[in-house]
Amino acid sequence: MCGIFAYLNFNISRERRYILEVLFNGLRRLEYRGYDSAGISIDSSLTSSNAGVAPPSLVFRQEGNIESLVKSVYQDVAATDLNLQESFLIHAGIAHTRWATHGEPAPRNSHPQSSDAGNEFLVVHNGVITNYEVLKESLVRHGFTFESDTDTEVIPKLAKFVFDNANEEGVGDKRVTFSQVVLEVMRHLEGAYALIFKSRHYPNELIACKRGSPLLLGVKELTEEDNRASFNDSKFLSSNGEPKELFLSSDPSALVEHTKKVLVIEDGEVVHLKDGGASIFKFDHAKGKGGETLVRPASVQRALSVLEMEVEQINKGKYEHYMQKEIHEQPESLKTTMRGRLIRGGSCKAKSVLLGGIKDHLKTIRRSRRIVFIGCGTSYNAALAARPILEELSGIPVTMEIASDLVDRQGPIYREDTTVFVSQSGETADTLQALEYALENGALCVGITNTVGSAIARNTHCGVHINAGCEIGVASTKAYTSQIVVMAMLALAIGDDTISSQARREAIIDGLFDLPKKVKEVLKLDQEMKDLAQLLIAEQSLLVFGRGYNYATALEGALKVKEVALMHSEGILAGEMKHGPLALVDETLPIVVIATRDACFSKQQSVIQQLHARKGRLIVMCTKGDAASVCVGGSCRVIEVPQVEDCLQPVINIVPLQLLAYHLTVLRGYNVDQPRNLAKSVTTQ
Ligand code: UD2
Ligand code: GLU
Ligand code: MG
Repeated sequence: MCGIFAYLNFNISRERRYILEVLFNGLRRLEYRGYDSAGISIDSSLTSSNAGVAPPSLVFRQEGNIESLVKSVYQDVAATDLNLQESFLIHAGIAHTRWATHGEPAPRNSHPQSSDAGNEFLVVHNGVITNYEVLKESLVRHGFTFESDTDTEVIPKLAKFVFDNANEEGVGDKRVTFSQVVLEVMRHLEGAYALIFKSRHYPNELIACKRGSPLLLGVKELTEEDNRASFNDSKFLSSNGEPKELFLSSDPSALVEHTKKVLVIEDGEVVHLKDGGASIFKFDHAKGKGGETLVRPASVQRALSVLEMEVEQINKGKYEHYMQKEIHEQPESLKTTMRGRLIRGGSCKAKSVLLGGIKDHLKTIRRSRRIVFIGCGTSYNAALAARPILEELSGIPVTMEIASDLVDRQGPIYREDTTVFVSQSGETADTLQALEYALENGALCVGITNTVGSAIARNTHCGVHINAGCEIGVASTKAYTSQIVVMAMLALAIGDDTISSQARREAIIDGLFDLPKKVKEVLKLDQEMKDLAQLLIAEQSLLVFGRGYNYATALEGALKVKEVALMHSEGILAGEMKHGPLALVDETLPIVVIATRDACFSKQQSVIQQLHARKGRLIVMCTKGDAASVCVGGSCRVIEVPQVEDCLQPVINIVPLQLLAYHLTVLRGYNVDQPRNLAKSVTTQ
């Protein structure tokens, strides 16, 4: 997900303009992670403070990129006569760039999210709070009102609730500390998050904590002597009164320009920045449970490490490239895609799927005369992979359209049609144009996209977000598999009223539950695919034959090889082999044949035989244990993959081909994440 950043200057005078610029620059460094809106919070004028109470924090939020936030902040500053020269000896500012998961990109949904009109508690958040609905319900019962559609808003409100309660009860004779409040809030949160809290009640303090999403602390000492001290010295974290600057960031790229001394915050740690020092507490779920009073946390000792790795390297974790990281992330991204959408059923309830975005439109979809899938490139291939199961479970004819071709032909689209627009970014220009055309023709328009608030999400009548997380590599990998899974779920939802296919649907749902585990298993082929790439490194061309559910796999595998490894590659419908492509076969051209177990298996066996008879250089992808029955005379190379429910097999089968394309690219010395001539989201025609 996207970026959070904070800047705290201690015992060093900084003007408001300087503080703003540090925050903006932090956001600019994080912007490449994908954004749709941004926001910051700084302190208002010291002079406006009443005795003993800190002045309210200022919050600026804007939709769009960082520059639109910057512009609007300076406009507001000018309009309110906020003094940019005002100096702060100590000040804590926070900032956020958002990749929306809950609620469209809009100023009210941007972060910081706030506890109340007086901004008593402010929070920036990366990730998703999965239990926000129940938290929201109970906060509403306690009189809180909500302004945003985000999952995040429950966090500052919960902090205020905890704070108010603790003060009413009076925790001993001492005031509750900021870290106590946050530890209590954390106890209620489920999901993944990195958070930074800022509060009027704790001026010039910040709290950072995380579970799942990354977060780092950077420390910059401003005295010579301290800078020479050993980096491992934990005294960097102590409050010694020396001037320093503290930074928090979800990503090291925003820290390196300031300091190389960082602390990688671990899951469950709460970092309290106060008086120029950082105390670290460990969140313990068991503690405080059921108890009335708040836990008094014990601090832990942690030393700083030096940021020596290249920034990009750290973002990619243990991976060399984003494409590689995203391929290996698929067990996780698929889980997120399915989270909350599969219903396990029980003794009297059937297994089913729940797609909140289309449930109110299912009746209309079931009544439509035709379903038309519309997309480009990988998204088109994903729709093609889902087409057979959609036809089977819905009984409605499903046709495929490449977006630009539909527009070129002005092909017939009717009021009785359901058109489904598939796009990772939700901004693909060709697909958008086709959407406009379908809207004009009165069809029901359904979107399948990874990007909340994108043009496709906004302009379709309904749809499903694939929730695969931000994809950075230009070659789509995890979005492809998540798209297939969403469209399989769409087929299940549409077919949900048919008794005769219930057993089939339940088998598919079981298969979906099992899928992340199977993807993990197929990822173990990594080394084998690297070895295969080594063999193919100097080839001119690679053919990929598939049929049935895996015709799409052939197209998508070939597309990956083409777009990143810059090698000619073609996906071919195996049924068409005799009608032309067979002429290409000789002992030099490598050919991948997908022959996993499904209704087309025996046909693929005969394809293999015919290719073998022409001395084709075969690489056969088959179900585990089938090597002997697919590989005639043991003369071909075999890729054995785990078996899943037939209609989900494309999700498994594409993985070795993604790995092959990746390794081929690296071995051939090309740029993996930014292939020649291509852009991540094609927003021009
Ligand atoms: C929504 C929330 C999700 C969670 C869940 C709880 C959002 C974005 N999603 O997920 O975070 O709270 O409810 O039940 O807040 N849509 C389009 N076109 C598209 C894609 C989506 O119109 O291309 C619409 C869709 O019809 C729905 C909304 O956007 O009204 C959200 O879609 P979703 O798939 O995120 O919905 P859901 O229920 O899975
Ligand atoms: N779930 C939060 C939201 O949609 C945070 C998203 C992010 O990580 O940027 O507002
Ligand atoms: Mg919409």
